[in-house]
Amino acid sequence: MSASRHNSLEPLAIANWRWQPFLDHACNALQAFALEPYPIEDQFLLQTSSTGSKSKPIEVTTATWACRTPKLRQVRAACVEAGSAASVLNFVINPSINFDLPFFGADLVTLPAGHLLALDLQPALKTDALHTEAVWSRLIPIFKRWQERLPHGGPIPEEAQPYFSPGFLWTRLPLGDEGDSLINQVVTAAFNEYLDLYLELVREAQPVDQNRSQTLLEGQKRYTAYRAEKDPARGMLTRFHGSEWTEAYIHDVLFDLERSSQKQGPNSEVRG
Ligand code: DBV
Repeated sequence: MSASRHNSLEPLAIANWRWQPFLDHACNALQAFALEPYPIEDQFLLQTSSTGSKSKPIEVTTATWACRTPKLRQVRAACVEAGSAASVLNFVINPSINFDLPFFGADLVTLPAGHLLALDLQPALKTDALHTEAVWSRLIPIFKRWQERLPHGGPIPEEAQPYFSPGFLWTRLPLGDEGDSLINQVVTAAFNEYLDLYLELVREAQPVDQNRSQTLLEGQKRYTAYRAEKDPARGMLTRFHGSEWTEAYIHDVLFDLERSSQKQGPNSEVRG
């Protein structure tokens, strides 16, 4: 990878990074849309450091690929490569509030203890039938087909329930051949199908009225605030890059809805 990145749309390639094919697939699938760069400071586009012991340091790379389109407020991939310590692709699509769309969320995490894999089209308004039914009826058949081939990942906190759909695919896999083959044969296909469905929903989406946009904004803010507050990567990122960098990355880049709507002023989110 080049020593620096100055534009969120520059192709991102990290040597020996397990999740590279997933990011490549997503970037390719998005090329069908009119992509614009998403403004992100250089220090978050690419950051390096080292972890591990003094005698056995491990190089860490954290990089961000991002874009936006008229229908998608922010598409961003947080990519972490730290050799045997961690390998992560956290990929979230934040739709514009002018369209009744869920979030796309993928958390593909490899740690020394194993892989932890999450995929979902997450609702901004979980109890609103208009927001969920048309999505869930198409998502659930895909979910069932792949989840039955994977062990369930175990309980998730009660307080997280409002943010997941019934199509939440969630598994923990062992490192080694068994995990690798399930990733290749099942997780890859599931990721591609979740993303294909999401992009189809985006293509079909029609603008909503201002009242609806405000309701969607409130739901999106609840979701984003929850994700920022509970980010499971906070500990790892803080170890790698320090607390100041990590808090700014979480609030100004990864889950930036609150701060981006403050910056743009009170009415900007509801523009067409
Ligand atoms: N998770 C993020 C971001 C990450 C990231 C931005 C930049 O939201 C990585 C990186 N997730 C990450 C790491 C861990 C998890 C765990 C490093 C392991 C933490 C650890 O064990 O130390 C899904 N991710 C998890 C867990 C869940 C999710 C349920 C387990 C939490 C726990 O054990 O405490 N993240 C969660 C989720 C989505 C998501 C449902 C959306 C699909 O992105």
